[in-house]
Amino acid sequence: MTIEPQLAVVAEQTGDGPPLVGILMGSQSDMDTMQSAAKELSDRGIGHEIHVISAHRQPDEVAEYARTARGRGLRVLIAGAGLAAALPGVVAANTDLPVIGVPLSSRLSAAGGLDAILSIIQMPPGVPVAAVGLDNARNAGVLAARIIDTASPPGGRPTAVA
Ligand code: AIR
Repeated sequence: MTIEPQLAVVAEQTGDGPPLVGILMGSQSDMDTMQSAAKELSDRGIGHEIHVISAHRQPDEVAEYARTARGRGLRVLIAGAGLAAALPGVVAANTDLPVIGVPLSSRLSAAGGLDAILSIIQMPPGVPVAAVGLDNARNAGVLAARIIDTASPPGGRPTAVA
């Protein structure tokens, strides 16, 4: 049985087959920046889904999403957040899929986004988050595509695992 997390949904799928990449962000206010990741995936024909979900405001839903992600066929998760940006780390704590964190600047950021950068990269040993630069969601999309292509059999992209 497939468990579909009940989220404040901003879902989008493109490409052939089920989504391989989950794009998460902590607030609707992050959407403009995070769309760059989705565009990179769309340009490559890689199916993805987008959800707005906060590690602090919806902690249970974040954990459920991450725990069910692999079983729903996702291969890579991208998580963007600003301020005390716990989302990528909490996602990584609940899945063994690769997680790419996108530190985001925000109106309330300390030191121009350094708060989010440190929150995302300073993960404890054994719980990795791969991070891209501040507001550089495009690179997260490119990196996700490369991870998926690395796992591809010669001559083709993998399909989602049911
Ligand atoms: N945020 C939301 N929940 C936890 C965190 N760290 C982040 C969002 C956004 C910032 O807080 O990722 O970058 C401001 O969110 P909002 O909703 O107040 O605009």
